[in-house]
Amino acid sequence: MEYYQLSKDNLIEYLKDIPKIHEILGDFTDLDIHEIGDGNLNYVFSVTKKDNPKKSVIVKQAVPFLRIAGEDWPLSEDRMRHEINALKEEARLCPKFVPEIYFSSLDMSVVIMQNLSDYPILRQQMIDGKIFPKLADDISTFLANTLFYTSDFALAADVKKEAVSENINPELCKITEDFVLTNPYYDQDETNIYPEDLPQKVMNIIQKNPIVHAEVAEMKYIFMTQAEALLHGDLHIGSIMANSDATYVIDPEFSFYGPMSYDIGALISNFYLNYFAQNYWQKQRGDNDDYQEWLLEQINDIWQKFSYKFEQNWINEVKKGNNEFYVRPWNDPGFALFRKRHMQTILADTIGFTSCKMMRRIVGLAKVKDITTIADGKIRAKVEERVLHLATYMLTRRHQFSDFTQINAIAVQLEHMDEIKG
Ligand code: SR1
Ligand code: MG
Repeated sequence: MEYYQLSKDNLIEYLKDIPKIHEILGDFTDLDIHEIGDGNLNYVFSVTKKDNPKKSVIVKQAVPFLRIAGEDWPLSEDRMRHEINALKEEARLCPKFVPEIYFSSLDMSVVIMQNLSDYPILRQQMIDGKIFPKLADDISTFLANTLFYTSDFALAADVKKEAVSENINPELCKITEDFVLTNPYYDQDETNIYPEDLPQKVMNIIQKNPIVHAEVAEMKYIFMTQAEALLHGDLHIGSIMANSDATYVIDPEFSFYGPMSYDIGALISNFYLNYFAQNYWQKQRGDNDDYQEWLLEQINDIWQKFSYKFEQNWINEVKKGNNEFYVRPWNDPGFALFRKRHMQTILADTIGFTSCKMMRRIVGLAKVKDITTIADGKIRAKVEERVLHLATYMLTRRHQFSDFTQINAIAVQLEHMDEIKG
């Protein structure tokens, strides 16, 4: 079938030819169709039977341009191939955490999947101050399993190399290389969008600071060269759907073989961004709750739980005795030492990527609504300034920490400072 762009008007005609969708929706009468995607790249529709909300599917299509930048910015639909591959691989490694795929088509760059309408996108729920008791446990399992079992520590060397080559995703990697790891730190870049009330002297802490530039260059080099594991590639809180019972991870179109720390950092950065915006949202709600404390606890928990589960996976794999990467016994002291060193490197790089993902959301093209929907420009600018200070603090010391406790303490200090000295 030749590619064409789906819309509310032609969607039913397209779905009618797919037997699996017949099974789920029954006949094609009395359907509610909504365009629900507020993403930066694609179009997403929900199709639901009016008299039975359980009969429902999500249709996602990649279009041949970068939606946030407009139709003049070409981007091939090949990203859908990566999304489908990654969803399948994630479903193999942790089926509890990914939507079921009903149908996919590379010709049309379409995936049709389970409608997770009982599990709203995390971002708005976190802006609203909702607590998720299972989130840290679920997401750390997702990270520990997807990152460990696609790495050289679990796969035979030839299988791993084959997997790297099948998952080369240059176009979407280039988006990250540019929009996360280059443009925000360069004051002449035309894609940057500068917050109106944020003074230039504050932007200078990331745009005129050679130490920051050197550290960001180091993170960019790690991103471009370390083909460690199959990443989700864009694990922010708009890529997670959850309620208090369960957690799902969606949208892995940026997936490729890259540094494990990039996924963990992407996630943690969103907790700090929400943390600094939360004071405003708490006042809007008239709450005086402990949500900010909960956010910082989650950061520590995600890291601790991830590193524990990752190491357990590793020990179990070596215990099986057929591990190609580590051939000595699992209780060999060299193994413990190597693990310790390796986890320390993942932590330092996670902190580096957490920082870059915070800075890009302030100065770069794609922002987060936790901050952009703060109606008072002066309050928003204060939040943005705090984000940039914490980000540069952690980036420039990223090898010095043994967990996130000290960084969290600095976040609390910044939050309680009226005037921040540069
Ligand atoms: C600049 S393209 C917009 C951003 O949207 C995606 O979610 C990625 O984070 C990408 O960088
Ligand atoms: Mg996305």
